Amino acid sequence: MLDTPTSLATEAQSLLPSLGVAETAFRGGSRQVVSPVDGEVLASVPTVDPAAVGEAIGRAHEAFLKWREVPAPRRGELVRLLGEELRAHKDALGRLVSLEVGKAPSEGLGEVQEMIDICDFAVGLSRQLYGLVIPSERADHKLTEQWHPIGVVGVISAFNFPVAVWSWNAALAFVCGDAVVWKPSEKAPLTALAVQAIFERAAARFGDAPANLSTLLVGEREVGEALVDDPRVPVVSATGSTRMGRAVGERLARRFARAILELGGNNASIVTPSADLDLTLRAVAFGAMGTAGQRCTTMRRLIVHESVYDTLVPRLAKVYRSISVGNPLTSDALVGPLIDRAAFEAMGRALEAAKAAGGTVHGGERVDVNGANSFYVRPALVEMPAQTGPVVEETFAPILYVLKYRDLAQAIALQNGVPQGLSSSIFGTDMREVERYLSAAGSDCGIANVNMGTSGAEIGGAFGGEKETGGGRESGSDAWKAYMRRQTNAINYGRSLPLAQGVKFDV
Ligand code: UN1
Repeated sequence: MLDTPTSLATEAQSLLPSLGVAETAFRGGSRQVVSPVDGEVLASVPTVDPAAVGEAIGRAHEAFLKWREVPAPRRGELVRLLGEELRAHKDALGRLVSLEVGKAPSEGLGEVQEMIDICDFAVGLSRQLYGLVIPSERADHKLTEQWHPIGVVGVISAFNFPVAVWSWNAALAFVCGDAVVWKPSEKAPLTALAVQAIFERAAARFGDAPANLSTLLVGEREVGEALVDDPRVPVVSATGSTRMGRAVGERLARRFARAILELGGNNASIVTPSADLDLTLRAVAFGAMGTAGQRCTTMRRLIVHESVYDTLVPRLAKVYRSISVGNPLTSDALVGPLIDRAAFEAMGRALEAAKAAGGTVHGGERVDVNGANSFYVRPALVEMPAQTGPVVEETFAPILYVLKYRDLAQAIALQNGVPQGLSSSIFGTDMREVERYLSAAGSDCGIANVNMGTSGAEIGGAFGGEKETGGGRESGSDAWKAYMRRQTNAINYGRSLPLAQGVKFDV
């Protein structure tokens, strides 16, 4: 319990009930939730005992057994209501995102908008879970492919998109006929509690949704492990570091469960000689410094052609010097806080390593906004002589490494020459260069953009990346297929029994 609640705590504790969260869920618990905005405790949430996870999954599985028989368009109705509830509570939930993880207001609201968008997408999808009819090689035979609900989907999410990531998975899973069990980031349980309450309101309006269709497990790492190891969870979608994803992926592989992994990014943009430099400058600013560099899709490397380097990079350094860093709740600062001390220290270590590797660092110093327990930094622009040291790693902080290149093949090789493969982009108006970049011999990432940064993807496309990013795809396009089980049916409507491949077996 808080003796003297800060103003942020007071606000959070009045927002939570207004979103439908019971006081027992955020008072008197063992885990303190700290706002990165000022380092104060917002609330104390009770956590789930890992031993109770199995029971919760059992209840979710019961819900799945009922839900899978509800027609998909009717399942879509639940997600439509979820989208309505999110619209009605967008301001409050967006604000809570800002309080809990320090996002600027428009980014907190933008995250809730992503939730609304994926709900709309999923509603339409609920009438389009199409299978196939495939020509059979046998007379009087039909070959079909159907998509069926798969079971309980586990969702493990990170602090930086504390609510949207759940929705990309859950909105699809619900229309696909699955139940969802969610383990949110330990750093962001309050927004998760709010989302669960919003879901429950949608379910109540829906009327006859099975109980426990959506389960929230606020807990520590062991809770996530219990979820990953449970044989009644056929799919786990996990977002976070490559280290976490490797552990999750290995455990899932051991029991042949499906992994949807969205892990580290080390996203690069290439600035070609034909780039519109004014547009490039704005795109780099948002891509590299937005969300204080804490998106999976944050631009972390800028590969600039030598002919435009001396024009672009000094202008960029000027923007880095002047960008507003401050309290996102009380000012219109574009760069808010890092999530915690560990993030700040990791940034410091990366900058030291960059200097040791010959880098020239602009910015990167700590900015005192709200005292010793919050961690604000001036974003860092680091000119590097080569792609070495920290440049090939993901540091979850606003550091942009700048490299110079001479020809496009070299730029693409640099871009692809890291272990991660989430997002990428090219700036240029020469269609030969741009199309080359988008071709099979170009970017090796899950996302490749043109004349924009690496972040800020729309929900309509499949979201995810290759290599150490984990290979998973969430959100739009046909990502829904990962939340269903494919069933191939061969049907004989004749009176004889021809075998496939002409095999004879007459008894
Ligand atoms: C993430 O950082 O985990 O593309 C996801 C973007 C957002 C999602 C980021 N739509 O930047």
